[in-house]
Amino acid sequence: MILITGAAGFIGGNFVHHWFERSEEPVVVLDKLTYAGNPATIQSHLDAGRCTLVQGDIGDRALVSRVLAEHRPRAVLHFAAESHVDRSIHGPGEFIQTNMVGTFELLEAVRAYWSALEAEPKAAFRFLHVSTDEVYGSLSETDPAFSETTPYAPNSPYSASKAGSDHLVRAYHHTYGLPTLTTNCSNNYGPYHFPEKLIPLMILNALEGKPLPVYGDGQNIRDWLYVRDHCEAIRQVLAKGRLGETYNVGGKNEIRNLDVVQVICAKLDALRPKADGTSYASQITFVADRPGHDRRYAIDPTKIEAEIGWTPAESFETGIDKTVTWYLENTAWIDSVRTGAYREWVSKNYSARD
Ligand code: NAD
Ligand code: TDX
Repeated sequence: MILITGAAGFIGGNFVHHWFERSEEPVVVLDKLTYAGNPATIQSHLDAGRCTLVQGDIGDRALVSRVLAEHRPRAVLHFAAESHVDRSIHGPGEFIQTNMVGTFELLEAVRAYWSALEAEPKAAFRFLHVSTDEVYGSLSETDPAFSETTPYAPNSPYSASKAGSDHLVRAYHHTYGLPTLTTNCSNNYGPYHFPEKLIPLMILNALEGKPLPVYGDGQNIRDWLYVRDHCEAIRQVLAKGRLGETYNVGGKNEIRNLDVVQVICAKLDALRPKADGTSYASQITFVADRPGHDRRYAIDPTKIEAEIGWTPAESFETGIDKTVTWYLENTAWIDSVRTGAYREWVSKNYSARD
């Protein structure tokens, strides 16, 4: 049994699919089901009975302790977070609460559970913390990519809150010996991505004839990682990672935002041509920049490649093809996220305290 926090969200949900394609080991999901959490993402596994969903807050130590005591996991994979940089700018409070205080409460519950385990399960136990390259701050175009020894320099309330959580995880290993692993990855993309983030927002706005809002000059660079490649990295770090270590995970796909949007428009032009014959690129609209907008992120994945033997399988070309196709074919999921109908479904099917 493994416990996964935040697996009704984008990466955690993909991880559950990835896991059950490779393992029969059951999963318990702890997720608050915020606006970003959608049980439909993992519904097939809930229906099959190999995955259990507990709706609750990682910051509720008593609840986390009960879930641990009941399900007795051999590992905790911690994905749950407030994850959207723009939202953190408008309202940082939730980010501090979930990403820092929530991670602290989760760590305290896990530490008590782990401390009381018998010798063998105690030695085998792992706490894997999923974090971001944004903790390292912003690169110029000529700086070397982020490595695990790059000093932390978070610039947004989101990245500062993730940096705080990384430091707590580090301290729990150093001080208490909790067997932790941390991964810091670059921008993910792929199926089940909530349409507030760049790639799904652009696909859906394009199809609806809406403006495609590019922040600033559109020259900011992100290092795109196909979500299933990230899931495989996490699976391998869980199995092979050295305790207390951090591993950077990147796709070696540095691309300017404007180029990302143009690639999406070209794919849609080919797959779903507009009736009037114009390109979706005509909907691109430059808008005011994000305050404190980091210019460039790039990951040096040498350590995970050398130590763990992981490399990404997808290029941006193949990954974006899969992603655009998925959004064209999965309108029911998109509607469920956008209309809020899944919220009603949630209140009918899950009680707040299981
Ligand atoms: P997401 O926003 O899609 O999903 C987050 C999930 O966490 C949701 O299901 C939500 O309901 C749940 N959640 C939020 N607050 C909670 C709380 N207090 N208690 C329990 N559950 C809660 O996020 P994502 O994109 O899947 O990101 C997952 C993790 O990966 C995060 O820790 C994020 O910082 C990290 N990360 C994401 C990216 C990316 O590109 N998406 C890149 C690097 C790192
Ligand atoms: O409408 C938009 N227009 C635009 O130009 C949006 C939503 C974004 N952008 C830009 C801002 C960024 O430079 O696109 C880039 C990507 O933006 P997001 O999708 O919001 O991602 P980012 O801010 O880079 O953060 C993401 O990657 C790191 C995740 O949301 C984080 O959770 C993760 O840690």
